[in-house]
Amino acid sequence: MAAAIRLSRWNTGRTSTNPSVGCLVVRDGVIVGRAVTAKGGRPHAETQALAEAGVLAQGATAYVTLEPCSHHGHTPPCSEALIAAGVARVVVSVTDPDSRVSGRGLAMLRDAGIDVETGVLEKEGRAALAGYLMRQIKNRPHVTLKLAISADGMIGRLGQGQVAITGSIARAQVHVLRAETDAILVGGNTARADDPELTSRLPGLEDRSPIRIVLDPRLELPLDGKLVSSAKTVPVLAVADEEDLAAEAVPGGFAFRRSTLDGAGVEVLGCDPRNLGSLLSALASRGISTLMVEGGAATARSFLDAGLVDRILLFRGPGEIGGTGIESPLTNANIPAQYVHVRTDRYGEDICEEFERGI
Ligand code: AOF
Ligand code: ZN
Repeated sequence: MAAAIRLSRWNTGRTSTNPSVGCLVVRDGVIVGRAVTAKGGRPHAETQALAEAGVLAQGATAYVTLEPCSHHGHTPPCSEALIAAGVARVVVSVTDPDSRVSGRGLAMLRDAGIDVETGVLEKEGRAALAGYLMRQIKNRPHVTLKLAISADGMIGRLGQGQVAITGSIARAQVHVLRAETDAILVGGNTARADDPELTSRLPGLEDRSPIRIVLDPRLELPLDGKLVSSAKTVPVLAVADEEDLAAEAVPGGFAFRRSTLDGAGVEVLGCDPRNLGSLLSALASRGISTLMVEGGAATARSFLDAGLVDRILLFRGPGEIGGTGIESPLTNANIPAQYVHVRTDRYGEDICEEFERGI
């Protein structure tokens, strides 16, 4: 199951709104079929792994990270395919909360005389499926707050755009995180001060950039900035105040800025940027299952205050910023009690501490 979960991560961020599921078909201790949900969400993992196994699937064990589906959706049910292939045993990590499945897949397999075990490595399985589960159960994306802080607890320097806090290895890891997430969000101040691009730029991961979202109540995103300039290649969503959006067209005013941004390929979403709960459900309706919040301080604080952060990644660099620094809303010392420390990773001189709370 651990191998199936690792395999499932291959397409994390590429299968929305479907989860990225891993499946291994094992016969006499040998893996005879392996697959992950295809890019775009279909075909599902099981049918591909069974196709690879062919006749060797007879009497084999299938390890699947999510309960095999039981519904006729875009594809026929995977449970039927497992039964038809003559699999003897199915081992599942997480049951599927999708109301079309939720236990029916397991029941179909058991009714056909297949030995079924569930809940195997469930904690790890749920972590790999966190975005899918959150969207299904709470109708919002799973939210990761990522902050890079200096040794003296600062996230940047006032009036100075981007400041290097972590080194190149940690920054490469951030690009991996971006590739895995459906969307990335920053506040309007950060978009203006830092002029970030927010894409995934590691070799081999360039086609896996997330949708970029900016909280931009007054539509003040600079037209010559990196976000707007690249909006026709990687989508940008500007979240503007709904009331202002409805206001009448004034030359040079809000409606004008909206149409200029439209022309540059930036989509404007009318939604109160201060009501983060309603914003997140709007994003979930668009199929966004995972969201990474990359700052700045005020945006991070508002997500924390609204109780909308599921996972915290605190990258810490060795240098100090000093008196002109912008204080981080979070340091190791004030992580709220509901988050548990799950791991520490080292990236060169930098450290990343991960904290999470249960779904
Ligand atoms: C599986 N194996 O690899 C995945 C599953 O729209 P459809 O027909 O593709 O169905 C989407 C649902 O299928 C999704 O909500 C979830 O319940 C399940 N995803 N199931 O057996 C897979 N990706
Ligand atoms: Zn399926």
